Amino acid sequence: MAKFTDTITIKIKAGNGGAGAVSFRREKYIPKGGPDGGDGGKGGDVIIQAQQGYYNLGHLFKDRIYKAKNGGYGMGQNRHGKDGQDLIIKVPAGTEVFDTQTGEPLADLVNEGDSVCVAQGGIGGKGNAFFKTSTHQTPRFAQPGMQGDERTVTLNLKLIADVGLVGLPNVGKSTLLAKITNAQPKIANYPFTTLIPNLGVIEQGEKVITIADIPGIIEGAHKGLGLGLSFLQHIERVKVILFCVEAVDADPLYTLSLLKAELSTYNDNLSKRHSILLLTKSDMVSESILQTRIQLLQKEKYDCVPISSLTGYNIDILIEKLFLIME
Ligand SMILES: Nc1nc2c(ncn2[C@@H]2O[C@H](COP(=O)(O)OP(=O)(O)OP(=O)(O)O)[C@@H](O)[C@H]2O)c(=O)[nH]1
Ligand SMILES: [Mg+2]
Repeated sequence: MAKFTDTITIKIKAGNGGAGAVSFRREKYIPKGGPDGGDGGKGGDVIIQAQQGYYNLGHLFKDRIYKAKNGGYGMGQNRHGKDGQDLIIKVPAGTEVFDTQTGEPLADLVNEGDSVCVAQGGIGGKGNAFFKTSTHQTPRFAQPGMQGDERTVTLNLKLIADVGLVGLPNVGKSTLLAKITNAQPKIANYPFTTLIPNLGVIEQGEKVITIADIPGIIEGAHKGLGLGLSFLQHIERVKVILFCVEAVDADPLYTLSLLKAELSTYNDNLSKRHSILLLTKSDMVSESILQTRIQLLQKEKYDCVPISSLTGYNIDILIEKLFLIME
């Protein structure tokens, strides 16, 4: 499995400006031509940009210095040095950028195409032609280029999804994702099958809904039990949480309170987010048990939908509901 990285600190260095040139015109029959040293080129900037086709930060290297190109030297005959090429560091949409030293947020690249210049290239030095004045006809000096910015930045990915699946391990979250989206997550009958978030999309004509499936949560996850809670950052931006509780669960209210308590220790807003309660694997209980559970949950004002990814029961209804909420 490809490495999944959602936070990384990297060093960056913009290009230095090229030095200006010291040069004098040399033409036939003109023994002493004037100064014609051109300016140096600008150093390249370092830009971080959200681009399609990137799903996490695993392609970046922690200890590498990401450098843009230096500007070229100025040349004789008033030729300007070449500007150094910018370096574009590509990241997935949803990447936040921080200055590592100050902690200052520099950008939140929410949409593909969003970008931020995190280090400016140095400007090129002026060539000696620039310094010619009426009193100083033959300047024999030029400016060096300016140094490019250097800094350390921390990138933190918060996946962009409309809907997040939250539940205990092994309750059928990934199976549901596989059923309703294009994603092909690993599914197995044991807890903690999902170790990293999976993203899937449902398309209906022009409309698209993105769903994030995250690892299962257990009681005490906020203390690091199970896989902990750090991956909750990937559902921080969702509009709707689908709480998944197995229909065979004899105490769904307790399970829900446990899940919500864990969510609120991470971020109080998450436990208040619009939510739908899915009674998963409802093919595994009798109709009468299912009805008892639904009544209990509806009494507590839960928007409750019994589903089965195995038989397809209520899957269309769930999808319709999601598109309605997203409108
Ligand atoms: N009978 C039945 N079994 C299901 C249904 N949905 C999922 N399962 C089974 O339940 C088991 C767990 O499914 P997963 O989708 O891996 O569960 P998960 O919630 O993603 O689990 P973690 O990734 O460990 O948190 C698998 O053996 C699935 O085949 C269902 O609707 N009915
Ligand atoms: Mg899973």
